[in-house]
Amino acid sequence: MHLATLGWDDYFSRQFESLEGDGLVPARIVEQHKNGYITYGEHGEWQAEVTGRFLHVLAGLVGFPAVGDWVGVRPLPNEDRALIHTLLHRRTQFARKVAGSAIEEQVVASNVDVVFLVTGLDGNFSLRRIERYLTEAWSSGAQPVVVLNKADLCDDVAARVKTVQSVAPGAPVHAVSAARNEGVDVVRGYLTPGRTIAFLGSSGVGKSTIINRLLGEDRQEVQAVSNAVGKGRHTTTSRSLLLHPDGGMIIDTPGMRELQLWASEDDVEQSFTDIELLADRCRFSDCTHTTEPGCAVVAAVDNGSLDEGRYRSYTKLQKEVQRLQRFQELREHTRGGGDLSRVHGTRQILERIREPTRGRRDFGGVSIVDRDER
Ligand SMILES: Nc1nc2c(ncn2[C@@H]2O[C@H](COP(=O)(O)OP(=O)(O)OP(=O)(O)O)[C@@H](O)[C@H]2O)c(=O)[nH]1
Ligand SMILES: [Mg+2]
Ligand SMILES: [Zn+2]
Repeated sequence: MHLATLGWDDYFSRQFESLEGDGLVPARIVEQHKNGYITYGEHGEWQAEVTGRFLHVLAGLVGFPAVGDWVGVRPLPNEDRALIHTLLHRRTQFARKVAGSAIEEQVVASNVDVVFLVTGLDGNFSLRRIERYLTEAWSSGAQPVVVLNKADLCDDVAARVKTVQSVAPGAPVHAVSAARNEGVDVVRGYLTPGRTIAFLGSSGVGKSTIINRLLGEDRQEVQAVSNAVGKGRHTTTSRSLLLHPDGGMIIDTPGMRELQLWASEDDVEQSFTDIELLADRCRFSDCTHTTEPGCAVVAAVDNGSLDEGRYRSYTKLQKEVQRLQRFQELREHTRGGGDLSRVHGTRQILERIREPTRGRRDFGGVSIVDRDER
């Protein structure tokens, strides 16, 4: 298999130049399990795991290879196994804060070119969730595309598309029905040789069904949404990267129960450019758009030109990323041996900050395989 088929290009080969001398070969992570990985390389498939040394120098969960990553491996002689020695810099990474209260970044999929945020046009539909996913997607560096699946269950698809477009500046919005195989060609249009697309969204929205349509075969298991889904059953249980026979790669992921942001204020701004545009007209340049006089954002909510739900969503996501940023700054501060006793309001925060544990596969209860995937 040609590496280019797997998405290998100058960005990665430049990083690899210094590693070739060590007898390492490049491979791409196509599956991640509790105890290891499956990788593809020029010479085929390997079961792979990270070396003890890799674990030792690891700085946090984010440093673990994720599906989509390029790694340097050393194949074991006469076996279909290999050891992962190094992780190449990611071009893009879709991350989130791990579920629960720990402050750790977890990579869901990496080196993705286009990230499809899938929502069902049924009871699952939520504009607020779409805004949240879009913020994380802008943070990833990949191009976000919103997919409204199950169009067959919706009476006014055009109206829904229009509403979603109003909360998704910069991201194309497509309505499809994977069940009826309608609209899927538009999604297929994004899949070109060497490119990687990924599907993200809650459980049961039809990610795997769409992927099966793209592949033209029932590769991924699909299951009716049942009441059990709410209790944590997921049909797709691990992330995997699939090669399309005509070129291009597709990453399927298990539905996410919660997407806690790992993003910055800039990412929220990119996802709310309409509000940022209004904010240019606020009286104060550091306006928080809450209680200040002369706030153009609040004025727009009052006169009905800005939807209040969207405004609330904006302030909520801003607060979330600001808190995250504060956590990160405090962690840096403690690393530097700084005294935190005088920093206001740090007690509870400190209890939740954990130095990423080195040399361990679990990070104080946070496993490299997240809850959704067990
Ligand atoms: N009515 C309708 N049902 C669909 C459509 N696409 C998928 N479904 C159904 O939705 C259910 C869930 O589909 P999956 O593809 O398993 O959903 P998923 O997003 O992969 O779910 P997880 O793997 O749990 O994250 C299945 O019963 C599908 O048949 C659609 O376009 N219309
Ligand atoms: Mg699935
Ligand atoms: Zn303002």
